[in-house]
Amino acid sequence: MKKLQITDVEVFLTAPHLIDLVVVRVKTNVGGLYGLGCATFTQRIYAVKQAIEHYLKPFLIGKDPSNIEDIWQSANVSGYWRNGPVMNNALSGIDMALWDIKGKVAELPLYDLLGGKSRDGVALYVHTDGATVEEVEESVKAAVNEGFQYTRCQMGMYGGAGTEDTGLISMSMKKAEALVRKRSPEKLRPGQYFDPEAYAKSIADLFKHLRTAFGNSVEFIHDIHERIPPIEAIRLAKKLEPYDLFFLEDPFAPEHTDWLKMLREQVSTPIAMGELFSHPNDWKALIANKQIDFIRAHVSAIGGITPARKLAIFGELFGIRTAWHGPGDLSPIGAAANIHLDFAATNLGIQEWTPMNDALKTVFPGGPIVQDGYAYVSDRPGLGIDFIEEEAKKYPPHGRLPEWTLARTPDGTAVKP
Ligand code: GCO
Ligand code: MG
Repeated sequence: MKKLQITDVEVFLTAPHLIDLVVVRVKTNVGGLYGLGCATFTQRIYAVKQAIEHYLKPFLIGKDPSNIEDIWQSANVSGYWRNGPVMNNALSGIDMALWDIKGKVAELPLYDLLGGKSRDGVALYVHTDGATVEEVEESVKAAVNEGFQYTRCQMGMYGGAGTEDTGLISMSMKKAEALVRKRSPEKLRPGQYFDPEAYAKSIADLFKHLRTAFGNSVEFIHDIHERIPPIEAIRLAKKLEPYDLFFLEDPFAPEHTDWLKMLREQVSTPIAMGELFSHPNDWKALIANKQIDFIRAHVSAIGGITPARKLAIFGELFGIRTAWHGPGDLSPIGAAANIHLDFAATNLGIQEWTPMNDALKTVFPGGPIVQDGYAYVSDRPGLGIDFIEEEAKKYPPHGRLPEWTLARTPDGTAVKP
């Protein structure tokens, strides 16, 4: 094969399921040989697109796509300042595409380039939710009926619903009007309102109900989502101990991980953090000090497959497992990268999964297959997934911020979402 060169880098913004996605296609001087990557930072899609087109594309044209590590390291410091979510997502789009190209050249699926399969299938967890414990129970039943054995259980997403006497579920301001008892008389500030106290008081009852309903037949996950003060998260984690959660996620904001020491001294429930991590210093000490049990990184937010596989190996040394972020604001290309990483890693914990609608499957054919609560990837080379540009154009991005990112407490204070 002639010496490979990168000849073009294209960025596509598309929203087949109403969530803005960022897709990167790296083209080479060999006809038909290109790679695909996910650079989805859904709240900053235009910044990521500009970062790629104005900075990474000129940096890459003419380079040999085979030299993934050299490109990652040199691109990562090409702006001197580094490790932010915008440039990490931009770099991830390139990085995943280069691994995709390498697989196509080697005629091997990505998991084979990473050491082969460590398991037959990748176990998944899905989101379940409801405004009352009964609704959440029904939501879990539906997931179990589809074959899932692990479920994330929320009650009103990240704001408690609980019983009537604890008040509200997190919802847009207009709906919350009818439910929020503690809203200030001045109702001036738009946002998604929730009541931290009502939420914290409602969750132990939720898992008492769920454990009674399902016994140990289902593994439960809960995501505090950094929504309550650190000491309240410790209090809630202690209340949840009897219900044997598979893991409790984001008890603290990344700015408050110094509270993990106190939490670990009082609670043995496995802790998961990482979707908001973008800097290696976010996770190095947490793993070295064994303060978390599952690494929840959003692979594109840390820079792609190259850093993710290193992070997985680093976690393995300390008995810590992976649980890559897999929400709706991730493209099927990113979901495919997750599953390839999951197949190869010895220390896979669990994989978060968000079901895909038909539009996503049309725009991104060849993505992971889900069967009976497990995910599988094809043996097609590279990531094994494709991107149909003409189909993507049918779903232009909307560029709006997700409503939940403007979270407010009843007095109108804007808080970490
Ligand atoms: C999760 C995440 C999501 C986030 C969203 C962030 O655990 O999947 O917390 O629910 O809210 O994906 O972009
Ligand atoms: Mg989360």
